[in-house]
Amino acid sequence: MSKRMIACLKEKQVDHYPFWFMRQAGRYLPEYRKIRESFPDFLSFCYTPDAATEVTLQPITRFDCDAAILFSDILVIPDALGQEVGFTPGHGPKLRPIETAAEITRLEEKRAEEFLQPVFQAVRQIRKSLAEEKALIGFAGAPWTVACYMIEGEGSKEFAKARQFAYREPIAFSQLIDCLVRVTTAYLSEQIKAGADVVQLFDSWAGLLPPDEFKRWVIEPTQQIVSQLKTLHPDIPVIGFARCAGMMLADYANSTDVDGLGIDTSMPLIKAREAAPKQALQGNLDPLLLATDKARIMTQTKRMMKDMKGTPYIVNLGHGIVPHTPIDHVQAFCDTVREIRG
Ligand code: 1CP
Repeated sequence: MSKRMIACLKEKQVDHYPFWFMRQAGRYLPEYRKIRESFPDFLSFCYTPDAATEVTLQPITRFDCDAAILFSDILVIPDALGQEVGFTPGHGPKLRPIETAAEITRLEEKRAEEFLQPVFQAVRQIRKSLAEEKALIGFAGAPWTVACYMIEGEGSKEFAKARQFAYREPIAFSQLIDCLVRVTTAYLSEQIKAGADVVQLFDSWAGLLPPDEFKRWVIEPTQQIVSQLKTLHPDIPVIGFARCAGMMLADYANSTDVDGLGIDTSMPLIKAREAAPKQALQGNLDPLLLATDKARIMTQTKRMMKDMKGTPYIVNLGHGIVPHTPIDHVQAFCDTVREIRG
C-alpha cells in the first residue's frame, strides 16, 4: 500500500486527507508519561533510541495516524553544537544564552553529526517497526527559531534579546544562521538516509519578524536548506511550517519551494490556498479547541476538509497538542477524518 502522506505531498493527489498531529507523542498520553518518568533528563530520553522509538509509535498504535513523527526536540542542535541545554519540568528549556559574537565562533560544528548518532539510530529503528503505508516524518527547527532559543536562553513570547541581537550584530548573527543552515541540512540528510520519508522544518517564531527580516532570517535559510536537500534527496518532500507568517506566506511558499506548508490557527485555510496554490497544505485546527469542545472539533474538522476539497491537504492542528487534551477528543478528531474520507 502506498503512503497517503507522500501521495499528497509529492504527487499532489487530492482528497486523500492523511492526518497526524503536531506534538502527537507527549504528556497527554498516559503511556508517554510512564516512560518519561524513567528519564529525569529530557535530553537523555531523546538520545535513547529504544525509548524514542517506543514513544514515536505510541500515537500510531492508539490512533492509526498516517504519519509518525520522530520523537526528539529542536534543541538537540544547540546541544550538539556544545551549548549548555537543559529542560526543567514544567518550565521548558534553559540554555546558557549566547551574548557575544565571539561565542558564535566557538560553536563546535564538527562534532554535531557524531553527537547526533542516537537520533539516526532511533530513525532506523522506527522505520523498521512502522507499517509500510505509514510515513515517518523527520524534523528540525528552522535556523531562525533555533537561533531565537540560543540567544534568548529560554522560551519567550517576544524573543526580544534574539531580535535585538540580529539588529545589533548582523554579521555575527548571519554567521550563526549560516552555521545552523549547514548543521540542519546535514542533520536532516542523515535522518533521510536513516529512513525518514519526509522532513518538516519548524519555524515556530517566524511571525515575530518584520518583512525584510523575515526574508533574510526565515525565507533565505529555508530556501538554502530545501535546495540542498532536494539535490541530495530529490524524492523526499519537505514541509515548511513558518508559524504566523501571515502576509509573508505567499513569498515563503514561492521562494522556498517546499512541497507542503504548515498553516497556523490564525490563517483561514482558503486564504492560505490562494496564497500557495502549488503546495499541499497542512493544518490548522486550534489545539485549544481540541482540548475543550468535542462537538465543535467534529464540525470544525469537517469544515476544514470541505474547504480543502479537491486540493492536496493534510489534516492536522495549527500548533502542537497541549498536555491537558482529553484522549477521547483526539479520537473524535480521527474518527471524523476517517468517516469523511471513507
Ligand atoms: O516533559 C516533557 O515531556 C517535555 C515536553 C516536550 C516534548 C514532548 C518538549 C520540550 N519537546 C517535546 C518533543 C517535541 N518537540 C517534538 C516531538 C515529536 C512530536 O510528537 O511532535 C517536536 C516535533 C518538538 C518540536 C519543538 N520543540 C518546537 C517546534 C514546534 C512548536 O511547538 O512550536 C519547539 C519550539 C520546541 C522547544 C521546546 N521543547 C520542549 C518545550 C516545552 C519547548 C517549547 C519551549 C517554549 O518556547 O516555551
